Parts: sequence; C-alpha cells; structure tokens
Amino acid sequence: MPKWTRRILSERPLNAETARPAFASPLTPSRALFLRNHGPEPKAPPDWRVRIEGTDRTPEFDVRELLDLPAKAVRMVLECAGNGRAGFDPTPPGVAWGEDAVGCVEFRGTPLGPLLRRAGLPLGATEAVFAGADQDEKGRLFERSLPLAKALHPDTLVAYKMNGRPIPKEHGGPIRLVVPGWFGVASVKWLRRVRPVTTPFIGHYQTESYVYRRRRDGQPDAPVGPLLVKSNIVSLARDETLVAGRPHEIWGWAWTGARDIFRVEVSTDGGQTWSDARVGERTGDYAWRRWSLDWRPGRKGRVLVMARATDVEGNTQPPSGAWNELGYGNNGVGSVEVNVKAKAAPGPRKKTGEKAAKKETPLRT
Ligand SMILES: Nc1nc2c(c(=O)[nH]1)N[C@H]1C(S)=C(S)[C@@H](COP(=O)(O)O)O[C@H]1N2
Ligand SMILES: [Mo]
Repeated sequence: MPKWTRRILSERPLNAETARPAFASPLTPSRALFLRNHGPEPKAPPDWRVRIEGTDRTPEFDVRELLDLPAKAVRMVLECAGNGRAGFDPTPPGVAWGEDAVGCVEFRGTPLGPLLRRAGLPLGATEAVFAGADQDEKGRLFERSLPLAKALHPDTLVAYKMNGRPIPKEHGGPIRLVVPGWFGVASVKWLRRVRPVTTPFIGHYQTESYVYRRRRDGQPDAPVGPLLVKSNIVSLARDETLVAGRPHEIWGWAWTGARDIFRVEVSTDGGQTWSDARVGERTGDYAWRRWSLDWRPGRKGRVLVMARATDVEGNTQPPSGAWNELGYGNNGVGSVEVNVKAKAAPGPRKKTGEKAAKKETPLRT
C-alpha cells in the first residue's frame, strides 16, 4: 500500500491537503484524503451512539443498529469551502489552503430522513442541528445546521463506512453525517446529536464562520451551502518541463453542486483560446468527472494551461472567484504554468561506436 504524504498546513488542529498522487484515481484513498479539523479528535468509545431528538422519542443508534437499517452508498466530492483561499487577493484570514482540500470518496450509511420522521418532527421545524463530539480551542462544540429539506433528502446519510471500510477516526468515525453536493462543513464528523428546530440556528460554525461575508457590499452573511462548479488540473505540476512536439494528455477532475458537469474547456495560451476537453463517464450523482485533452506543446517557453468547467445549470468557473471576507468558495479558473523546452538538438557527431551510430539514425520520417 502506498504511503501517502499529505501536505500539512497546521498540526494542532490537524489540517492537511490531499496527497497529490492520490488524484490519479477516481476515488481518493482514505489515507490520502485532506483533513479539516477545528479542535483535537474526540475520544471514540466503542459504544458510540448518535441520538435523534424528536417530539415523540429520542432514539439512539450505534453502528450495529445503523447497519440493520436500509443502507445507501454515495460517491461524492468532499471539498472544504476554504479550498483555494490562498488564491484570493488579498488573502483572507484562516487556513491558507491551496487547491488540494478536495477528494472524491464513497460513503455508506442510512438515510437520515426516516430517522427524523420516526422520532417526530416538531410542527414548523425549519432546520436540523447536528452536533459533533469535538470542541475547538475555545471550548465550542462543532455544531452546524441544515435546512430541513436538505436534512430529509434521501441522499443525506448517517454514515458508518467510507471507501468500503469503517470510517477512519480522523474522518469522523465511527459515525458521521454526510451531505452530498454540499461543502464539507455540512458533513459533521463524530456525530453525536441531531435535533430539529423551529428557529434559525445560531452558532459559531453556522453564523460566524463558514458564511459568505461581504459586508462592504451591504450583503447579509449567508452560510456556505452547495459546492460551486470547479475543476482541477492533475496531469501537470507547476513549473514542470515538457518537450516541444511531444504529446501530453492534459487531464483533471471537474465537479459541481448542481446535477452534473456539462463541459470542460482548456486553454494552453493563457486564456486567449479554448478547446473542449473530453469528459469521462459519470460514476455517481455527486462524484467528479475526469476530463482530458490531447496536447502537443508547440514552441519552447512558458505556457499557462487553464481549465474551466461549466455545469448543466449553466454555471461556469469565473476568471477569478468571488472574493469574500472569510475566503470561501474560490472556484476561479484553475491554471498551471509549465516550461516547454525545445526538442533535444542532435548532438555533435561522434566518429565511431555503436551508440553514436544509433543516435545518428534519422528520426524524422
Ligand atoms: N465534528 C466536526 N465535523 C466537521 C469538522 C470539524 O472540525 N468537526 N470540519 C468540517 C469541515 S470544515 C470539513 S471541510 C470536513 C472535512 O472532512 P475530513 O476531515 O474528513 O476531510 O469536515 C467537516 N465536519
Ligand atoms: Mo471545510
């Protein structure tokens, strides 16, 4: 099994980006997936239970009991809303995520809706509040709410498996909420308590952070919600050197919080001209799709390669993401600058020897 090295942005709490080699596969191995924490991992006793607080009853479930309920698997992109923050100018405060706080994983669990309905929803319930077991350095619980309709959506799961195995502790095991199609903050790890409420939930992780804030523009804060349309470039590393005339398949992943990706365009001239990439098969309602374009770099020099995704609702990645005070949702067009060097010139003629003879074989046809 490969040893994945995540890029660590902070040790305490542990925040780290996905190990880049893991982007080679459609599903991100759990050990390579980014980690986003606001405090230390809580202790996980073996009898971990999640409580659903209804009007009629407050059932509790451990993993074994959840396994007896109807199960569903979802392949989904998990992306931190702060992914790409370092690309905003000026850079907002917070963890300076590059582009790799994202991955695509398969969760398995039981839909939350029936659990909430069976426990009994209060008349006029508008949201459900989810509490994790972890506390941040200020002693605040990690709590976040969802609009009731999203909490009741058949794909919103109380999950106990990730990539076919029990959810690793660092990813919120043994029991985690998963909200496919929404930024990672909605998917509360170490889930302890679910309670429907009739008034908007106010809490640090709901109304003070993980909100789009543009007070200068007189806009009210809005909690981050669905993923924005976005793509990454996997096949090229920054400042990598390519050889003029030698084919290269430019490829990466594209995802959206809308229903599906519609197209991905690629530019190899810094955004002057764009070509449609091939978009690979759909592997799940919330999974990312591979895109690729065959390219033969021309003249030597620096080349800015860019990728731009559009979803079926007509949302396109903007040239740069919409800046906001806390630095969320940067889905500006991704780019990577590479070097193209000239094809190796034929070396000075050698007088004798097999090797020299081989080298002199004309390559052009
Ligand atoms: N209990 C709890 N749940 C949490 C968090 C947290 O700090 N505590 N971080 C959230 C954020 S902001 C993200 S992006 C995802 C990250 O999930 P991962 O660490 O499994 O990649 O978990 C979310 N759920
Ligand atoms: Mo996040």
